[in-house]
Amino acid sequence: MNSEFLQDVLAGLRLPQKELPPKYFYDAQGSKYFDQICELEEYYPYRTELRLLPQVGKELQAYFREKSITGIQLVEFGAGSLHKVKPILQELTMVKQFTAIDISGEHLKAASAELADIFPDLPIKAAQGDFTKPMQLELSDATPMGFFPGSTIGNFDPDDALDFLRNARVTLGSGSYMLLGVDTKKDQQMLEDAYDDSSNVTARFNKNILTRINRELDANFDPDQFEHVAVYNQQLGRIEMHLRSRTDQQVEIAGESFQFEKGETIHTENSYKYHPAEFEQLASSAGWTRECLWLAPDDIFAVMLLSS
Ligand code: AVJ
Repeated sequence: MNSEFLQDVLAGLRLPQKELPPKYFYDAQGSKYFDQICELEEYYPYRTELRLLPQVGKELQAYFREKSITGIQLVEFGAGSLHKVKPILQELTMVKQFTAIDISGEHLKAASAELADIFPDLPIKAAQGDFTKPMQLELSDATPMGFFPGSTIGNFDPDDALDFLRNARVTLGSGSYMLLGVDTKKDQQMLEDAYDDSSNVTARFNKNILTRINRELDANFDPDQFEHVAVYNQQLGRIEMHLRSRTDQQVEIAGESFQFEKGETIHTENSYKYHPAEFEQLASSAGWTRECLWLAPDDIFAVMLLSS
């Protein structure tokens, strides 16, 4: 049995406000649901960022040429399906090497193989590890540029986002760059619709974590007895996802009992939203300077280039 998963689940559910870490959404089924989320009309972040990236790649090529930089070593943090790096590699032809860092090895291997078919001359490395910590990478003499798309940084509390940005600076070294996708603060309805879609795909994604706990940790959740909730917390600038108990109930996990009152929730995810200036402030506290900013129409998504 996966004991780190078990310990995280037990610790989270013993808290007065029960919670589960969002990284456990992504088993095989959860990853499929996430791909479906990315196809939803309501879920604007995925396609909005993807549409920005060809222009970002073009302008990066000009930007680095201007700085007499001739080679880039691209390092993607938490690389999943590697869809986002393709438009960058297409345009930023000075990339000499691509390294993808991810915890789960298997998915990454398949994705790297697919990327190798499209870019046969590009050396591709898959590094397995926890990208939230400083890491030892094999750095070449090309200029390192980190890549963290999708507003995945929004899953971190601001303190953890700061740590991540500091650690990434250590991992990439001095003279490095970082290209980040950040979802912006916007109309509350648009935000909530993106996380509570009319086809209930996000609801299935959220409840799947209970199914996974049942299967992997010997538990007896009835996912139908929980309701998907997504609300924008204006005060904290974040979308919160919860699973709300429909009744008073008790659940057994690896021999331990957990009580749920009707209406009580398990907090499963935060997705922080930043005004571009707010994010620049955070990045600068971590030692990064904002060099470029690309905004999608109506400022609904931002891509930023930082330098260390
Ligand atoms: C993968 C963390 C960027 O926060 O928008 C999508 C995850 N959760 N719908 C996000 C997610 C519900 C997504 N990130």
